[in-house]
Amino acid sequence: NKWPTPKQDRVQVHLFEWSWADVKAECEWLGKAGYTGVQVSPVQEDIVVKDYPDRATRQEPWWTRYQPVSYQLVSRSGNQSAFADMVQHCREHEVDIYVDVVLNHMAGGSVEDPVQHGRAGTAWQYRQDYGDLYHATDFHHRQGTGYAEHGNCQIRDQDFQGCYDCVQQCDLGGLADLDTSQSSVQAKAAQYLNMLAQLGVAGVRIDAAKHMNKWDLGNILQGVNSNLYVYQEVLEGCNELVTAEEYSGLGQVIEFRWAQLIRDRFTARDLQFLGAEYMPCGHLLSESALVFVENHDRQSNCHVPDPEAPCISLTVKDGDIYKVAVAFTLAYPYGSPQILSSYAYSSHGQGAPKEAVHEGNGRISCGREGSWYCQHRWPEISGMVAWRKRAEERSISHWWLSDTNQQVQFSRGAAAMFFMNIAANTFHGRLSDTQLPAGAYCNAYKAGCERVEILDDGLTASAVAVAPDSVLALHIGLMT
Ligand code: LM2
Repeated sequence: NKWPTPKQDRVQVHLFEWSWADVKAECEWLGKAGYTGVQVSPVQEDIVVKDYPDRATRQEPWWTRYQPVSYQLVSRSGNQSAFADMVQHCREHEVDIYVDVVLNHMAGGSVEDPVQHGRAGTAWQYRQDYGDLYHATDFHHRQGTGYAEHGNCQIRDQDFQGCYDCVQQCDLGGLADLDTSQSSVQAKAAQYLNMLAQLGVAGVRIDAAKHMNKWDLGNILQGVNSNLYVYQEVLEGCNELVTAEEYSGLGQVIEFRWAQLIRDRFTARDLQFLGAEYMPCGHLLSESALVFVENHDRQSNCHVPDPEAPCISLTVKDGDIYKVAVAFTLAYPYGSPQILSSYAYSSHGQGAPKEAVHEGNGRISCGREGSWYCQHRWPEISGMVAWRKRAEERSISHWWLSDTNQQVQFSRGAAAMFFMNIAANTFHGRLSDTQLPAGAYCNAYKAGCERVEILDDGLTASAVAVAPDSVLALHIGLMT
């Protein structure tokens, strides 16, 4: 199999905007906690933005990284040698590095723009020249809305349901759309992927995959001569012409409908219809899906109300219910989960904290005002990563939904049991059918040991108390 599919027990974390040095310092802990991969922000040379509102405390807008100028590895996160060093170090701790690759387009602007310089100093002019990598003929030039300003049509909202080719050949918000049907363009993209693979990168997120024709993308991937794990961003809405399924032959696909289901059920505080089969407008097969509760784009829409892109995910700002939703995603055997580890935004493009504060061991110091959240370190999340590892490939058994629809319990065979309470009151009661071997367990969702005893018949020895928006998660790897 050229495109290996991760096993069910693998969990990756997106260390959004982290520097290579900081990712490197985190890998030993990540490996021990059971994380198997890290997605890093785009690694290639990007645009430089000089004028932005919060220069004193913040870096440039995070989204500069989605505007490639060349495929040199020079970014805010560090240079090529720091990158290679991180990849090697993380591999030693059994943590794979996945790169977010932007192949659909190059840096954006309008036809009047002068020559500018990228982060590594590469001269570029919108749609004309990007160093010696791409030139005018490498881009789409299709008539339509926005042609005069951009030299290409711009994707309009109605195209998603009305014009398949427009979605793939027009520009995504002024970003110069590469004509990936050309074999010379495909070869350059493949060369970039091969260079990453040679540095030890184990997988790639294909940014804006929906906006590249799947046959073109297939040709690019055919040119890759190692086993990269591929997952593609295909943001499928209901009734769209370009579908997530189309891309599943090329690798995994990010399943946005999972995030939508989670948000819908948890904000309604109703745990009926909670499962892959209830996802809106269909769903990918489990082995084809990458699932998340929150991602970097959704975080920005949700933290900062945007009338054009309404919030359709739960986010870290939702507090305890978000933690329960992430825990459930980790407990449920569908797709490959990705955890977002981020910082608070108060405007769409807000950059990462300028100066990361470090602990004595060199790792980022989390949770300070205006700093990194480090969701991946939270006991509610890292404890569930360990839980998922113990559940391995086992399927769900003994699903139980309470009469109020606000508690769900299930097991993954005789290895792991999950119970969540999203009612306004603490749940008190004995749990039956835990399926676990008799013994004393600690709640994997909590730091320290909240002790729960299981009897021979799988019943809890006494009543358990599970607080509102909380979880009781037991597994055979965490017994006292
Ligand atoms: C993605 N997936 O398909 C990324 O997940 C998403 O984060 C990217 O958008 C998008 N595709 C393009 O790669 C972000 C950000 C945009 C930003 C772009 C490019 O959400 O706001 O657009 O990156 O940096 C920015 C400006 C926008 C402007 C555009 C071109 O915000 O107003 O459009 O640059 O100059 C005229």
